[in-house]
Amino acid sequence: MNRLLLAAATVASIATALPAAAQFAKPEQAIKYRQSAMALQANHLGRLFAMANGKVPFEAKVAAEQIEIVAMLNKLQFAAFVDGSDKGDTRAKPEIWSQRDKFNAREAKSHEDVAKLVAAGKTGDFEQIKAAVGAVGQSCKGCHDEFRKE
Ligand code: ASC
Repeated sequence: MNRLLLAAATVASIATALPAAAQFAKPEQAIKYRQSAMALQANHLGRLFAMANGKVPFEAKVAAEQIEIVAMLNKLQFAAFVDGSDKGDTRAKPEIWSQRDKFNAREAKSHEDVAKLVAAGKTGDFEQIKAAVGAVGQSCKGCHDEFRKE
Protein backbone atom coordinates (compact mmCIF):
# COMPACT_ATOMS: atom_id res chain seq x y z
CA MET A 1 0.00 0.00 0.00
CA ASN A 2 2.74 2.41 0.98
CA ARG A 3 4.55 1.58 -2.19
CA LEU A 4 1.43 2.31 -4.20
CA LEU A 5 0.99 5.63 -2.47
CA LEU A 6 4.60 6.48 -3.10
CA ALA A 7 4.22 5.59 -6.77
CA ALA A 8 1.09 7.72 -7.01
CA ALA A 9 2.84 10.63 -5.32
CA THR A 10 5.81 10.28 -7.66
CA VAL A 11 3.57 10.30 -10.72
CA ALA A 12 1.73 13.33 -9.35
CA SER A 13 4.93 15.27 -8.75
CA ILE A 14 6.26 14.43 -12.19
CA ALA A 15 3.00 15.56 -13.76
CA THR A 16 3.21 18.83 -11.82
CA ALA A 17 6.79 19.41 -12.90
CA LEU A 18 6.07 18.71 -16.57
CA PRO A 19 4.88 22.07 -17.92
CA ALA A 20 8.15 23.88 -17.41
CA ALA A 21 10.18 20.82 -18.36
CA ALA A 22 8.44 19.55 -21.47
CA GLN A 23 10.93 17.42 -23.32
CA PHE A 24 11.16 16.64 -26.96
CA ALA A 25 13.21 13.96 -28.65
CA LYS A 26 12.73 15.62 -32.05
CA PRO A 27 12.04 19.20 -33.18
CA GLU A 28 8.77 18.15 -34.84
CA GLN A 29 7.47 17.03 -31.44
CA ALA A 30 8.04 20.52 -30.05
CA ILE A 31 6.29 22.04 -33.07
CA LYS A 32 3.30 19.75 -32.68
CA TYR A 33 3.19 20.37 -28.94
CA ARG A 34 3.04 24.17 -29.22
CA GLN A 35 0.58 24.06 -32.12
CA SER A 36 -1.65 21.77 -30.05
CA ALA A 37 -1.48 24.05 -27.03
CA MET A 38 -2.34 27.07 -29.21
CA ALA A 39 -5.23 25.26 -30.90
CA LEU A 40 -6.71 24.42 -27.51
CA GLN A 41 -6.07 27.94 -26.32
CA ALA A 42 -7.92 29.38 -29.32
CA ASN A 43 -10.87 27.14 -28.49
CA HIS A 44 -11.09 28.19 -24.85
CA LEU A 45 -10.32 31.83 -25.57
CA GLY A 46 -13.00 31.68 -28.24
CA ARG A 47 -15.63 30.95 -25.59
CA LEU A 48 -14.42 33.95 -23.62
CA PHE A 49 -14.41 36.21 -26.70
CA ALA A 50 -17.97 35.05 -27.47
CA MET A 51 -19.12 36.05 -23.99
CA ALA A 52 -17.23 39.34 -24.13
CA ASN A 53 -18.85 40.15 -27.48
CA GLY A 54 -22.31 39.20 -26.25
CA LYS A 55 -22.58 36.30 -28.70
CA VAL A 56 -23.24 33.90 -25.85
CA PRO A 57 -24.67 34.79 -22.45
CA PHE A 58 -22.11 35.72 -19.80
CA GLU A 59 -21.76 33.20 -17.00
CA ALA A 60 -19.13 34.04 -14.42
CA LYS A 61 -18.52 30.42 -13.42
CA VAL A 62 -18.03 29.26 -17.01
CA ALA A 63 -15.75 32.21 -17.71
CA ALA A 64 -13.61 31.43 -14.65
CA GLU A 65 -13.26 27.80 -15.76
CA GLN A 66 -12.23 28.81 -19.26
CA ILE A 67 -9.74 31.31 -17.88
CA GLU A 68 -8.03 28.65 -15.72
CA ILE A 69 -7.62 26.45 -18.80
CA VAL A 70 -6.20 29.32 -20.84
CA ALA A 71 -3.75 30.12 -18.03
CA MET A 72 -2.36 26.59 -18.07
CA LEU A 73 -2.15 26.38 -21.86
CA ASN A 74 -0.45 29.76 -22.00
CA LYS A 75 2.39 28.40 -19.86
CA LEU A 76 2.65 25.19 -21.85
CA GLN A 77 2.99 26.73 -25.29
CA PHE A 78 6.02 28.84 -24.45
CA ALA A 79 7.96 25.84 -23.14
CA ALA A 80 7.96 24.40 -26.66
CA PHE A 81 9.91 27.05 -28.59
CA VAL A 82 13.08 25.04 -28.06
CA ASP A 83 16.29 25.42 -30.05
CA GLY A 84 16.22 23.56 -33.35
CA SER A 85 12.43 23.77 -33.70
CA ASP A 86 12.57 26.72 -36.11
CA LYS A 87 12.50 24.44 -39.14
CA GLY A 88 9.78 22.10 -40.34
CA ASP A 89 6.00 22.36 -40.44
CA THR A 90 5.90 25.65 -38.59
CA ARG A 91 5.00 29.28 -39.18
CA ALA A 92 7.29 30.39 -36.38
CA LYS A 93 9.68 33.03 -37.71
CA PRO A 94 13.43 32.49 -37.22
CA GLU A 95 13.49 35.81 -35.32
CA ILE A 96 12.03 33.97 -32.32
CA TRP A 97 15.47 32.43 -31.93
CA SER A 98 17.66 35.16 -33.41
CA GLN A 99 15.95 37.95 -31.41
CA ARG A 100 15.19 35.94 -28.33
CA ASP A 101 15.04 38.98 -26.02
CA LYS A 102 12.16 40.42 -28.02
CA PHE A 103 10.33 37.11 -28.02
CA ASN A 104 10.92 36.71 -24.28
CA ALA A 105 9.42 40.17 -23.78
CA ARG A 106 6.32 39.01 -25.69
CA GLU A 107 6.16 35.96 -23.50
CA ALA A 108 6.44 38.04 -20.33
CA LYS A 109 3.67 40.36 -21.55
CA SER A 110 1.51 37.39 -22.38
CA HIS A 111 1.89 35.90 -18.90
CA GLU A 112 1.24 39.31 -17.37
CA ASP A 113 -1.97 39.78 -19.35
CA VAL A 114 -3.14 36.26 -18.58
CA ALA A 115 -2.43 36.82 -14.86
CA LYS A 116 -4.66 39.90 -15.03
CA LEU A 117 -7.32 37.81 -16.76
CA VAL A 118 -7.12 35.21 -13.98
CA ALA A 119 -7.58 37.99 -11.43
CA ALA A 120 -10.53 39.38 -13.38
CA GLY A 121 -12.02 35.89 -13.56
CA LYS A 122 -11.95 35.67 -9.79
CA THR A 123 -14.00 38.86 -9.45
CA GLY A 124 -16.74 37.40 -11.65
CA ASP A 125 -17.30 40.89 -13.00
CA PHE A 126 -18.26 41.01 -16.67
CA GLU A 127 -16.67 44.35 -17.51
CA GLN A 128 -13.36 43.40 -15.89
CA ILE A 129 -13.29 40.04 -17.65
CA LYS A 130 -14.21 41.61 -20.97
CA ALA A 131 -11.40 44.17 -20.71
CA ALA A 132 -8.86 41.54 -19.64
CA VAL A 133 -9.87 39.14 -22.43
CA GLY A 134 -9.42 41.98 -24.91
CA ALA A 135 -5.93 42.66 -23.61
CA VAL A 136 -4.99 38.98 -23.90
CA GLY A 137 -6.28 38.96 -27.49
CA GLN A 138 -4.09 41.98 -28.27
CA SER A 139 -1.13 40.20 -26.70
CA CYS A 140 -1.73 37.12 -28.91
CA LYS A 141 -2.11 39.30 -31.99
CA GLY A 142 0.98 41.40 -31.27
CA CYS A 143 3.17 38.32 -31.01
CA HIS A 144 1.63 36.73 -34.12
CA ASP A 145 2.15 39.92 -36.12
CA GLU A 146 5.78 40.04 -35.11
CA PHE A 147 6.80 36.41 -34.95
CA ARG A 148 4.41 34.33 -37.09
CA LYS A 149 4.67 33.92 -40.84
CA GLU A 150 1.57 34.54 -42.98
C1 ASC B 1 -7.29 33.45 -30.78
C2 ASC B 1 -6.50 33.09 -31.89
C3 ASC B 1 -5.63 34.07 -32.14
C4 ASC B 1 -5.83 35.14 -31.17
C5 ASC B 1 -6.11 36.46 -31.86
C6 ASC B 1 -6.48 37.51 -30.87
O1 ASC B 1 -8.15 32.79 -30.27
O2 ASC B 1 -6.57 31.97 -32.58
O3 ASC B 1 -4.73 34.11 -33.06
O4 ASC B 1 -6.92 34.71 -30.35
O5 ASC B 1 -7.15 36.29 -32.76
O6 ASC B 1 -6.62 38.73 -31.54
